[in-house]
Amino acid sequence: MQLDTRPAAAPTPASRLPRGRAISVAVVSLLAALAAGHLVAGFVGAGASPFLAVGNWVRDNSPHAVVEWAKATFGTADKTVLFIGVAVVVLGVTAVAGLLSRDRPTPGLVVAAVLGVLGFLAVLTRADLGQLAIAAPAAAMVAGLVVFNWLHGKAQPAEQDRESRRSFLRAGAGVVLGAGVLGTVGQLTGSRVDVEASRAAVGRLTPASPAPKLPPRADFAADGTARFITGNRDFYRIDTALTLPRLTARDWRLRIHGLVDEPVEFTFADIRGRRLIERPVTLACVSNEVGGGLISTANWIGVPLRELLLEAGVKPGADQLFSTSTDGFTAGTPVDALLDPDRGAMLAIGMNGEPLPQEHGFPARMVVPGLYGYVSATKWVVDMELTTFADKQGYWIPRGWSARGPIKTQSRIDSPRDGFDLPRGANTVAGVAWAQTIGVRQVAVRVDDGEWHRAELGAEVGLNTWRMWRVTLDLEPGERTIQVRATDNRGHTQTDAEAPPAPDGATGWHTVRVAVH
Ligand SMILES: Nc1nc2c(c(=O)[nH]1)N[C@H]1C(S)=C(S)[C@@H](COP(=O)(O)O)O[C@H]1N2
Ligand SMILES: [Mo]
Repeated sequence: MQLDTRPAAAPTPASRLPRGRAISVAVVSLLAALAAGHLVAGFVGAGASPFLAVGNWVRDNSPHAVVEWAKATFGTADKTVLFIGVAVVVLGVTAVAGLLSRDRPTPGLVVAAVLGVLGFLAVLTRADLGQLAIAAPAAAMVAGLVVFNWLHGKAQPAEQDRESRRSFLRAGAGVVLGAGVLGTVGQLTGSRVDVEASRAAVGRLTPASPAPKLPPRADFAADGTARFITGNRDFYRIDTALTLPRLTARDWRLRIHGLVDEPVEFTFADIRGRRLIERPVTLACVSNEVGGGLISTANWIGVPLRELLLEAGVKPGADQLFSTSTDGFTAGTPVDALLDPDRGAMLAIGMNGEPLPQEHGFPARMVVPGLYGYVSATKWVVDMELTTFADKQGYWIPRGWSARGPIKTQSRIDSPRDGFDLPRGANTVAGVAWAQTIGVRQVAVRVDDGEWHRAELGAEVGLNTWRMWRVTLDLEPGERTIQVRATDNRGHTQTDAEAPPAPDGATGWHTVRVAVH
């Protein structure tokens, strides 16, 4: 028997979409879908915007190795790279969907539906979005399917090809324009929460108990060290936020609950109305490499967290304070550290005299001396649950970082920089050392494995801040290696064993190589 291998209704070549047109149909439909989703997200929560939601999902669910590789390779530009990566993949899938749909729209509709479902999942799996939020991916999916189907019809090459071409171009341009308008409206609606106006309304914060005045010689900036107090603009920034959370002081609430006698809730006015203290604290990121810049110092203004916790009444057995940011980031902090009156853990609302900048957690964040930020420094904090380490894990713990994160005693050479040329003879080497809550006792510097020279220490401002140091060394011509190590007040000297940041902070001696002429 002869089989007729031709498809029953073989499309005539004339009804087949040219490649470029097929891809345009798909890409324009994608734009329409994203814009519709963005518009609705403007009303139901900015994080529900499909592209952002998918970006967030990729960030939270990427394998540990990929996340660490991205951080190491792109540093704080990792978010931009993530966005570009997601965009390239989505565009690629869309183009392929277009090419598969040259004969009929069905394959493209299937791909659009699958992308839509991904949008749903990305939104549904976010703890920080309400149920209404699924309206955003729903709108995106409907817009994508409808526009694709419609444009696909318009794209059919008819007898009068010029006519059809013009009508298709008009339709496509109309959709692109409409998408632009919808997207812009969504953007404006989503950003109607005016954070800067709220910060301005809060105004200057004047603590009842101000920070100590900086003593002379707190830093050796003239010798090249960092300034003792880091300006708000220069303060290092680390967080998972792809877009900054927008909270106003008026809308903000902090709930403390879980293993407590009585759950409590605070407004910004409640916190501001309490006796405010101001304390210098050096924050450090666990991801900081030896010699790195992810460490800064500010005068933080706020209230002791201990007071708030005592008001709620911490039940015995609660060993972890599980804090949650408005964007879903979480951190687990040992309750001991927070209840210790000497530690000075704060709920901070101010930074160097101003309300917290938006990127540093406005309206309120945690600051806990002596613990790396990932286990203690929750920005945009809205919820604190008293629980146990056995019961819950903060954001970074299942991603390969240690549940406990005490800051390791460390030191850094700020001047000279690696690779510098220096004149022979006397040269001042200067930098910082830190051992938060313990204090720095001694810093020593050596050249080429020679003897250790004790450095002059800057004035001690407090145990919770870094301490500057400097030493003048006689350098002989040639390639020289300069190393530093600190000893803290417990007598612990930094180990020279090099360890990477994961899982609980880098170790090793900061080393710079210079050429002496
Ligand atoms: N909401 C939120 N808070 C967060 C983070 C985050 O990703 N989201 N990152 C933490 C980490 S890892 C660090 S090191 C500090 C950094 O605080 P900074 O950006 O103000 O310097 O914030 C902590 N608080
Ligand atoms: Mo961090």
